[in-house]
Amino acid sequence: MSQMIYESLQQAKNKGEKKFVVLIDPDKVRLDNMQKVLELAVEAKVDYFFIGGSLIVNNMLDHCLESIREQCHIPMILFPGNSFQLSYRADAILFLSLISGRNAELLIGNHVIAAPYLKLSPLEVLSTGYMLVDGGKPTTVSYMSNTNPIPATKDDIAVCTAMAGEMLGLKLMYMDAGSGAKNPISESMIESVSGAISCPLIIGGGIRTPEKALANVKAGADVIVVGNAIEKDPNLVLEIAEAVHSFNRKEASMEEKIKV
Ligand code: 1GP
Repeated sequence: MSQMIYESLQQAKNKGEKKFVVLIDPDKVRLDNMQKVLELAVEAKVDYFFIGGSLIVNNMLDHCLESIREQCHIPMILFPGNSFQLSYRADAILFLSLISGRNAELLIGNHVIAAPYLKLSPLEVLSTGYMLVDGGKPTTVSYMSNTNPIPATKDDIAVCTAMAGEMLGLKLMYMDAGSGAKNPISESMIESVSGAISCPLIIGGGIRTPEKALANVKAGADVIVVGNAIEKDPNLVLEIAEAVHSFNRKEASMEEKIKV
């Protein structure tokens, strides 16, 4: 089974290089908007697409993956809201265990059902500890998963949860305030969690500005995910990608200076 995406994320983390992901919800994206987002994503050198939503009701997943692939080569990673959201057309899948919750089906049950399909599939399977953090309003994920998110100010719970997830062998950690969150995850929580684990840390939920994205990477996020804000204003792809990638240029020039 390929490990390409995981290895590139881990290598980027080791080098202090940050990645930017655009989340596309196949149900919500308008076709004219998607075209624009794809063009801008290529121009902005977006690192990956996450494809998924909490509820997919229109069966647009395959169509969405096909049209992205026709237009660009940015890797497509499934971000499934449930075990029906699977497709061989993607490059990889976040195999999410909802470790902030205590719902056995989402910790291991659905995974047992999906495992034989994934074993036969060409998809790279990225085992991911998924941690919901309270974003200031109820989210579809917390309702559908019947779990409570980690309280926004309880950095210590987030740290212990992420450490446990990593000790259990999960390869990526994804802290999510939920799509359209009122309050994105605090830099203090990102910093605490990032200091406690060595696997790549993905942060998403309610990030709407390049300033916030940059503050998150400075706090220790390795991957920034933005969905909602880009659905509303596709031009943000360029601005947020620039903010995230600008951090990499600064790091590279610092390294050069140290070498000299
Ligand atoms: C949600 O982390 C993602 O699962 C992205 O959130 O849509 O609020 O950017 P937004």
